[in-house]
Parts: sequence; C-alpha cells; structure tokens
Amino acid sequence: MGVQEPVNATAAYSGRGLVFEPPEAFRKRAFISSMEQYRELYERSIKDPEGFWREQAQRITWFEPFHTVKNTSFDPSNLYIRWFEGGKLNAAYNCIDRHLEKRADQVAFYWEPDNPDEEGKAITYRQLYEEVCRLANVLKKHGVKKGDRVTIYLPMIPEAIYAMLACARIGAIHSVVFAGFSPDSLADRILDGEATYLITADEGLRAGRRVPLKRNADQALERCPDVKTVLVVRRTGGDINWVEGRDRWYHEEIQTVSAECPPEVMDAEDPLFFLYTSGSTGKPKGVVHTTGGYLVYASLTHQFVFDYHEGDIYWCAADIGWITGHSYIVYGPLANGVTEVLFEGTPTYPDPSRIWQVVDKYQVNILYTSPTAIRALMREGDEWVKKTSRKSLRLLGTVGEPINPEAWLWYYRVVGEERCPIVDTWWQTETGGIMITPLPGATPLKPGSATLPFFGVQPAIVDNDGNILEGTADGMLVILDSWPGQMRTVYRAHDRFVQTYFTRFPGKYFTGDGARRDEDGYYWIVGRVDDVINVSGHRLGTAEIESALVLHEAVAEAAVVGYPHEIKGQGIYAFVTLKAGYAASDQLRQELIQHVRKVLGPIFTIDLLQFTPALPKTRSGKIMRRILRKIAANEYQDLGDTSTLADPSVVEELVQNRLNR
Ligand code: 6R9
Repeated sequence: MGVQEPVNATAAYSGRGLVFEPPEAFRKRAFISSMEQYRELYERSIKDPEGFWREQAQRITWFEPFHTVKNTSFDPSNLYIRWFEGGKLNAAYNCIDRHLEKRADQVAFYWEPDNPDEEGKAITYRQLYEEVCRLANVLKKHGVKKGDRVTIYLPMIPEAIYAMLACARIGAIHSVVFAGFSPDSLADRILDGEATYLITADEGLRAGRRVPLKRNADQALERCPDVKTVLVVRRTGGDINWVEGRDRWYHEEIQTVSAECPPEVMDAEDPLFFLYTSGSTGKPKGVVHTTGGYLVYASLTHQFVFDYHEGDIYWCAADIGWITGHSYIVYGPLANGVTEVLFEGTPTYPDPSRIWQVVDKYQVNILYTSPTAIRALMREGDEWVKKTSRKSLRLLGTVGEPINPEAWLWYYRVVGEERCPIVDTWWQTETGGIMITPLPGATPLKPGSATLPFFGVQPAIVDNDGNILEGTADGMLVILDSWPGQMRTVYRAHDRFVQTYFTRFPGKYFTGDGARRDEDGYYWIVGRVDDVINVSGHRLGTAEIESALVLHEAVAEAAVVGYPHEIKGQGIYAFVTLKAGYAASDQLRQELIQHVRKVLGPIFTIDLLQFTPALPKTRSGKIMRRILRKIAANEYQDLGDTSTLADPSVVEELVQNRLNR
C-alpha cells in the first residue's frame, strides 16, 4: 500500500505525504484542542519550567509540599537531577487511597485472562486498596523495609499490579523482571539489584502455553543466597517444587494480615523502582526512577497524550515487565483514577480477532499497543478486524519502535475506521514517560512520525561532533534539559549513567536514537544508532547475545546485528565462527539458537545464524559491524569503505553465504 493519495476529508496531501487533521468530534472534547493552544503551553513550559511544573505537580497529592521545583545539571563533571525537592508523597496512596472517597466502587481494572473461556475479574478501587494493603503487610511481616529491593517475576495477573503498589506503599524498591526472561537473566537482575525478596507464580499462561516461572525462579535462586523468602501466586495449580521455609503461598499469607496498611511517607527523590534495560555495552543497566517527578510525569502524559477523560475505558496492551507497563498500566493511569483493562494473553490467541473482541467486550475507548502487534494482525487480513464492532474506540496509540506508514494507515483505516487519531509515542525506559508525541485533539498527523515534543521536553538533533542542527536535519537525537520523569541514575553504577548518556555530547542527554526533523518541525525517529536492536519492540543488546553465544563450547567468536524484519521490525542475525574440531551443521545451528534462548530467554531467538570461517576485522582487530549490518540487510552491493579491512576476502565469503535473500 502506498502513501500517495488522500483518503478522506480529514487527510490532506501536503506535497510531502499525507497529513491527517484531528477529527472534529475528537477535537471538541479534547483537553488540548488546537495547535495554538499546544504552542502556547509548550512555549510556557520551556520558558518557565519552574512555573509550569509547579502548577502541573498539583495533580498529585503531596503529604508535604516541595520547596524547589527543579534542581538539575547535565554537566558530566557535575551531574545531578532532582525534582520537587522537599516534597513528601506516596505513589500507592496517589494511585489508590485518594480515589476512595469518589470512586471506591469504580472498577480500577478488568482482568482478561489468556483463555477467553476463563472468567475474568473486575477489581474496584476499594478491592485494589485491600489487596495492596494485605500484600504490603505480608512484605512487612517478612521483614521488608523502606529501601529494600523486591524482585517481581510475574505474568500479567492482578497480583502483578498489587505487588508493585504494595512495594510502593511501604517504600520498598521494586524491580520487575519480564516473565519471558530466563533463570540466568533473572538471577543476574536479582544479584545486581541486591534483592532479598522474590514474588513469582507457579506458572504463567500465554497463548495457551504454560510458562514455568517457579521452576525458573528455583534455578535462578541457586545463585542468589540472599533471597530468603519467595512468595508464590497460584495461577495454574501446576506441579511445582517447594522449598520449605523459603517458599510461601500468596493466598495463604494474605489471610494472616490486616487489610489496612498506612502508606510510608516518601521523599520526592526516593527511588520508586528500577527496571533493567539493554545498552550497547556490557550487562543490562538498572534504570532508577524516583517517586515525585516520575509520578507527576507519568500521570500528566497519560492524561494529555491519551486525552483521558473521566469514564473512558483505557487499555494499554503492554506487559508490566517493560517500562510501558510501569508508566501506562500502573502508575500513570491509576494515579488518574482510570478504569482500564489488564490482559494476560496475546493479541492473536486463540485467533487473530482476540484483541478486537476484548475491545468490544469492555467497550474500550483508548487502545495503546505496538507496531509489531499491528503488523502481525495486518498480515492476518482485514476479516478478523471487520467481524468485530470497535465502535467504542476513540483513540489509538503505538509505542516501542518506528511504525511504518503502511502499518499506520492500516491501523488508521481498518481498525479505527478513520475516526480515531493515532498517537505514535516516542520515549524510552530512561525517560520514564512519553517525550515526542502528537496531542490527539490538536496535532495534524503524518503516518510514521512521532511529531512534536511534549510539554517541557526540548529535543534537538546533533551531528557527530555534537553541533546542534537547525531546521530540517538528520542526525542524532538528544534532549537539552531535564524533565521530571527522567531516570536519575543506574543502580549502583552512577558512573555508567554519566558515561552512557552525558559524555558523548557533553551537556546533553543522548538518546541513542537517530532522527530526522522535517520542514514542519516534525520528528521522525529512525532507530538506534548504537548496538541495541529492537525486536518486536523489545530492546536487546547485541553484546548480550554475543556473550551468550560464546558461552557455548563450539563457538570461537560471534557478532550479532539487527536486520529489517517485516513483522518484528528487526530480526536477530548472528555471525558465528567455530572452534577447531567443530563443523558447521544445521543441527549445530539449531543447538546454538536453543542455547541462546536458554541463557537469555525466549525473546532472544536468533532468526538467522550464519557460520563463517572468519569475521571482518580492521587491522587493529575491531569487528566491522557496519559491513555485517549491510550483509544482514542483503545490501551487499554497497558495503561502503572496506579499505581498512585486514583481510578483504572474508567479506566475499560472507556475502556468498548470506542468509537473508
Ligand atoms: C517505551 C519504550 C526505547 C527505544 C527507543 C527507540 C524505540 C520507542 C518509539 C521508538 C520510534 C516510537 N522507540 N518508541 N522508535 N518510534 N514511537 O519502548 O522503551 O523499551 O526502553 O525502548 O525504542 O529506539 O530508544 P524502551
């Protein structure tokens, strides 16, 4: 499908591609309903950040007011980021208690299980309060105190939300590990975070398959002697191993405690959680978010970007194991007192109509999902969509990776029937909340562009030397000043924080993304410019995959790159050299692919694995990834400058045996 022609009255051909104006019906009730209004507020947020954020921070309930709004410096030799200093609050109190007066009986979330025949649940704010208080008391009973770390390794079940909020309630720092991670990845994260407590489930359920969470946890804990207590949610009732004295059933423990637990009074800058994310080097980093700024930012962006109004039914189809789940399933929406959907399953199970059936079942008005999901559903054909109503939908959103115009237009036309604006939201684990995004009642949309900065966000595009480029530009995306939702540090590795984000372009936050700005000032995110690949919206470090490969006895050396993949955005392409005595074979290839899945988790499934006698290297011994990326993308005719190669014949061999044709 091309992007050439205007399709309806709201789409105008600007000469540069399609532009979609906000539908009138949407604009009328929107909080921000014109570009003038957006510009005015944006200008103010940049010219007077103190005034702007002082005012916005009032949306949160503070036990004690802050005395300083912003106290930040991006100077790498003296870096600090502090917001709302002196303020005291509790995130769980903001997400639950303060709603009780008005909406105790309002549903906070509907839980929709993996299997559509299994009965779901509707959890009111009063129930949420009791569940969270009970779990908070269980944690306290086992000695968890303010500042202690609790690892959460749970599927998409209500207890995942209870667990996060129970930690927040008592001031424990949660570290959620995605349930698709392997025992080793879980152990690494528990150890790095010095966690003493683990919350998991017997098994998870996804697309009808059981995920052996407790078994993975048992294996991980062999390496984690400091974890003294494991709380186990019974999800499937499957057979599990039990360690007496260490393991406790969730459902039994919560019977032993009261349903009242006073919220801990937290400082605005006390850590709320950390969450691991992949970088270009070394092990995943524990990205630390604090309480006040994060909550203000998550809740404000949730309200404005999704134009969330009282009574709307909201569904973010992400997993709580990622930042999108933290900010836009848990903290942002619940701070705003929403009614939302929590979905255990996948969009295409039991059939590709499921996501739309869930929309109809709960009359969802706002749907937030990923380009990968959209592409996968698009491939299945329009019938699966068209046989459902979707009349309740008012707004659609995407996150996680660039969305190609074809997928955008399909989402717009087939799913939203040209009635729903699409918010393509660019942000990162590090940014805590949405940074570049349309405001749906105001911003004219261009398929594939995340459009314009949110309030208080100052993006810029720089060249390789860090010079800021004006006007239309192509380069690297940086952010010039702090915003409240920004990460504060890497857990136990502050130097790494400064090094990773603030030294390449001193004085600026470096996002790791390449971007283009067009003649209307719109941003088009191109993708990562570092060694991070984005597979189905999951951020994977190529270094991690390479380390896992070389753990295998047959592997001498490995280089991993991303390549364009129709559904997943990027696929994983591995180049592997073998040790003497090992021969390349399909069987060994399968073994290596399984090996990496086992070490890192099933999301790390190598798509293409090419055996090669040697990797292309410079004379100083550096692997020339640029060349490997080209070969993986099947762009072998145009390899660029190869004059620094130590042995040019290596490349010929690689091209001849390339796998992506
Ligand atoms: C929220 C989240 C961050 C990376 C980011 C970028 C890519 C996210 C995007 C997007 C283009 C969008 N990304 N949203 N690229 N358009 N709307 O995904 O966080 O998992 O940390 O990934 O994802 O490359 O740098 P995280």
